[in-house]
Amino acid sequence: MRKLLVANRGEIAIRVMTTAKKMGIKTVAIYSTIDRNAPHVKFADEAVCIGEAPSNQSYLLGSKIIEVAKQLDVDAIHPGYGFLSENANFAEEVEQNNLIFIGPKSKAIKVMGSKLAAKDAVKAYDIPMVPGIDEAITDVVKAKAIAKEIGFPILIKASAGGGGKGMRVVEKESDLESQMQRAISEATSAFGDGSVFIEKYVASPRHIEIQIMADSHGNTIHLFERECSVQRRHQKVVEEAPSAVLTPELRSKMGEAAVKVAKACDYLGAGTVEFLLDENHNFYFLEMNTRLQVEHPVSELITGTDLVELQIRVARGEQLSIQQEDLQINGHALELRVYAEDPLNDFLPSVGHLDTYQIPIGEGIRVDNGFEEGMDIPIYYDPMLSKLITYGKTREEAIELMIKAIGNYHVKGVQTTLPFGKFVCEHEAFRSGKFDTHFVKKHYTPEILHSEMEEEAKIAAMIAMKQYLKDQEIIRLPL
Ligand code: MV4
Repeated sequence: MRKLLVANRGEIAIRVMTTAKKMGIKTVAIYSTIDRNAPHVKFADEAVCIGEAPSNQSYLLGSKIIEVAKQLDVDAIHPGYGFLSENANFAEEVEQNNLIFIGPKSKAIKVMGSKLAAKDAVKAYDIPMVPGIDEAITDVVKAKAIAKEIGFPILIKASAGGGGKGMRVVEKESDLESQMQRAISEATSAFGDGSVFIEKYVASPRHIEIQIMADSHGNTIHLFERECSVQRRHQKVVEEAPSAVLTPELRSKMGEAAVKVAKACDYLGAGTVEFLLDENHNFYFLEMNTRLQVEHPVSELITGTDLVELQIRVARGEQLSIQQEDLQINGHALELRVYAEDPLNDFLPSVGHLDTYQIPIGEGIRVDNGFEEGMDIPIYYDPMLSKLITYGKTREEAIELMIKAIGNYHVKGVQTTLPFGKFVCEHEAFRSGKFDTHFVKKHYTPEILHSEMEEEAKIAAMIAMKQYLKDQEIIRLPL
């Protein structure tokens, strides 16, 4: 592999190209007109404009991207996350054009893209799943019978769903019919597929996911868990590895289950198997994400691996150089997604101009960043500016370092989720590890953050005033 095209933008494009460069592989960036001066374009050895700002006229144009790759004599395409990364047709078209797709085969993407197909694929592998059904349901009478059997509350889910779309909690039988109709119509309009199914509703779960890596020689390993329970409206905000609550025994069990899920779909490359963990520490397979995830750095830090390097190596046919027994957890890592969103105003995108943009540096701090001072944040894409990642010997150390790093991250011109990250890191429920997926809903109000920020602004003003008076004194003293 001599040349790699990254079909993405922002921090992940730079993240992938950094490893490619380290491995002596030439890099090609693609970009839309609005991204012509973006950092990922400057970072690449070559860059090609592929269209206008809206993603469906640029970063989502699979055939055009493949055409560019062929023209530039590219060997492989890395899709990053989002955009074309979980598009089975794109993966197939890449391979049909004799290029390497850095990811699993299109068949695995397709199976895992459907929750029902995924359940069906793993059925024979003895993997714990939430009580429920594994086929699409449209008949309300049948649905009522199943719900009674499972016991309320139940959850209606869309098979093609993601990010909680088409999901509905049903507390009692009399609500079932209307909620089912809503779920079906929501799924139909969002995914063009109205298939829904029913599961027992796990009321207060934690979101634990296992990183796996598979080569084309039958070897699959897991790189332990990440916990992503701190999220709002299905958008993750803080992630960490390891989880504060897994015992070594549970960790091995979940890791083994994740490896079985990967084997069930003949997986290749980096993937993530999502589980719910209930209050009694029972775990249930939810779904598999067939891409390199946003939060992969926390796994890299605690295992000392470079997941992009492993992805590239297995994609070019090498055997995994690491065996399960070689892996162990060292230290603790935290990641905060720094979004250009206003935590005081319902997290609305706060796009604009980055008047000041200074990222923290120091031991134990990693910032996977896609922006620089003076840039405008385009409205067309995800408003994530960077990922602020800290690493310490213990969880407490990583948390303290995160709070410090947030203080040394200076952004002016737009609102960001940095103060929200500080709120999480200082919260007793987070620090004690006693939290679940309802953390944000349960503990966060803009008012708390507002008063905290006011308090800090007051202290800053007082320090500035003190300094001013001191300076005045110095000037006056000689007189
Ligand atoms: C669940 C659940 C409770 N019970 N399934 C949310 C998105 C999709 N990936 C699956 N999700 C859930 N499935 C059962 N049977 C609760 C959620 C859920 C959730 C899961 C992970 C992280 C955050 C979440 C927030 C709300 C609901």
